[in-house]
Amino acid sequence: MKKYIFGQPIETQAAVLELPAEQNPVPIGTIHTDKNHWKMSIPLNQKDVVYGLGQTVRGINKRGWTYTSWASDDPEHSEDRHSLYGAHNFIIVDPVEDPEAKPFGLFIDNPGKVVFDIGDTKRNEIQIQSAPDLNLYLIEGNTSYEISQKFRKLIGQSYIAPKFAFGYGQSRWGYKTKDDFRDVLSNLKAIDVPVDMIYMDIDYMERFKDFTVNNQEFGNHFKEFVDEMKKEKIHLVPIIDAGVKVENGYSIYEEGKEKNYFCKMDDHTSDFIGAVWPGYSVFPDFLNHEASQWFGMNYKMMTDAGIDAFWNDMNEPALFYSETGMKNLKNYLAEFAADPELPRDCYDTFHLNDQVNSIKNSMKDYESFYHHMGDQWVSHDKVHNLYGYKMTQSASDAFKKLRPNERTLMYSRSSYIGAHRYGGIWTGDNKSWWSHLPLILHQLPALNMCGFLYTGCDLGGFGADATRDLVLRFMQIGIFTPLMRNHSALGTRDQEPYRFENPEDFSFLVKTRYRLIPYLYSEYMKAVQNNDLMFRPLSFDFPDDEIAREVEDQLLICHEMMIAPVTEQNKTGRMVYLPEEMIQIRIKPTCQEVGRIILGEGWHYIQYPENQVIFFVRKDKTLPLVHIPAKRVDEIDYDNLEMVGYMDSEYELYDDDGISSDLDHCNASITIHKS
Ligand code: MIG
Repeated sequence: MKKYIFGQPIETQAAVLELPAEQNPVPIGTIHTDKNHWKMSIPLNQKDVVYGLGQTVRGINKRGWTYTSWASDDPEHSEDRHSLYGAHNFIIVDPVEDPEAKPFGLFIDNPGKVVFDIGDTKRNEIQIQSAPDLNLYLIEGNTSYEISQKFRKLIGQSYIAPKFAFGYGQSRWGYKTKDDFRDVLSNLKAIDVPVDMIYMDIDYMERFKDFTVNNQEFGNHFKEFVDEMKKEKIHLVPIIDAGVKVENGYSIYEEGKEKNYFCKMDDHTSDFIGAVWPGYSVFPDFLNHEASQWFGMNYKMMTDAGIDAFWNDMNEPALFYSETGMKNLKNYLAEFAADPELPRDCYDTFHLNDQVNSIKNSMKDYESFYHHMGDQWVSHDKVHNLYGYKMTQSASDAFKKLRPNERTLMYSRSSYIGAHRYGGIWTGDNKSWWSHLPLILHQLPALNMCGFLYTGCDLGGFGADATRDLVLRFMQIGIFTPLMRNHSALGTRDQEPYRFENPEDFSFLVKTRYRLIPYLYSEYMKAVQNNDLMFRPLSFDFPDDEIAREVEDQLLICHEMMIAPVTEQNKTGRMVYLPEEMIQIRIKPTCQEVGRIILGEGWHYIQYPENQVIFFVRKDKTLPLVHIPAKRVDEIDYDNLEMVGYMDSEYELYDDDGISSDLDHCNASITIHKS
């Protein structure tokens, strides 16, 4: 691994290994820098494959599009987008055509905007652009897989979630009252769906104020409700937003204001004010160490009530508009209204539209406020991509003090490489669209390459109306992702498992997940400790197989499994490519016996109904399934494991207490299971 330093980079703490600065030029491309720019171009051959970039749109092979690292709250994850919530500036270039050439990885460590044109403008060229101050890491190795593992070593060990976080989570934006949450639980119970977590979206708060609870519902007896749920072995997972409501008398606001812990305007004195859910809000300066430590300690109000799980939202940070932006818009509208001639033509109305829409997440606003880092004031746009990362770290640092002995579930919407050490991420506001099934398959390996192991998407899709078949197909993928949560937006069609006909199919899928948890948890913990990927493209393990190289709708999971989900409506099966002989495992709701068939290398048509689970066990491998599914993670029966896969094979099952933060004292064990 080599490190090259350009200009005076801002310290992001993305990498954890100290490397000496290389003096020789970067061998794999040409670099041009001037006062304001840094540009690198890298030649490609026609068939070379480019992996990486974490959370983005489009395929596993990133070629043919331009991706912009700029953390964005954009709920339209359509293929024309350039940015999503995270900024994950790592790519792997695999020169598959040239037997002499070796793959390499590149990490562009700059927290501002970075553009990756991956053979878009010119098919056979990568063009990367950034501000001129950055650390560049070059990772060499023999295979893409090896490079991904070396990179993971560079960026440090991934966050470890508690085991209960591998259970099923039920969420929906709109649950508000105690009875709403109770109903979720009793409805799930009624149709026999196991569940470990119920989510509290913004409506649990008092007028969307962080670290408050809705007075009318929870008043000062929130803990009693948390306890009531605990008796049912349910973890409540409240959301925490980045913005803090401007309100006199609100202690978080007052204290932060007094101590200058919020981001400032260019006078470095007045607070930057932007509107989000609570209305006008200020933004904790997570890049200021003291402010970050302070904000984190406010989780105490929640952990004191017994909360052990959180999700952090709106931390790109999302801005509906700023005080200044709204003032300018109002002036514009007043002028528009005052001119009786307007609109003269369509362009005037389009312009009007643009003016109104452009107040959201506006670059002008991001350029207008400042962070106090050390003794320097840095304008936000230069460090934009760190905000979500540093919010996650703020929480994680606090949990080490507030809950030192136990792991806390924490995941964030926005992230940068480095954040993977402090929490997981979910993939934000996807939609109830069929095209978002392949999307998550594409994102999972790329996220793993960047260290994000505890991750998953909103099952059933967040925005838009879901249909029963779509939710089932989402769940058939979600039963394999560490984060398995059904979540949806306010105003969309209800999509909890009990909203649909034949809910037993949902129950079956979630139960199958609970049968897989010992295996998934074991593999997750191994992946954390070995800097390994849980989800890989087929090409990582079969680099010389030209067909495998192009398969993007199947994934290898850990070292034993391959999945090939159905991702299209009205399909009852699909073609599946096997790069080697495997055993097809088919689990049906009506039949306790697991179906096993050996399939040879090559293409196969596989029937895959909505209410079954199919996966493939790799040659000479075997893996454990729990015999009878539990209703909660801590009730899983580890004494009755059934091995599925090849005869005379062994599996090393890692297990521990699932909760201790200190891995040396968590009753870790490895047991060998033979089939
Ligand atoms: O502007 O809290 O991605 O999961 O339900 C929307 C409400 C704010 C966005 C999150 C979504 C959450 C929603 N939030």
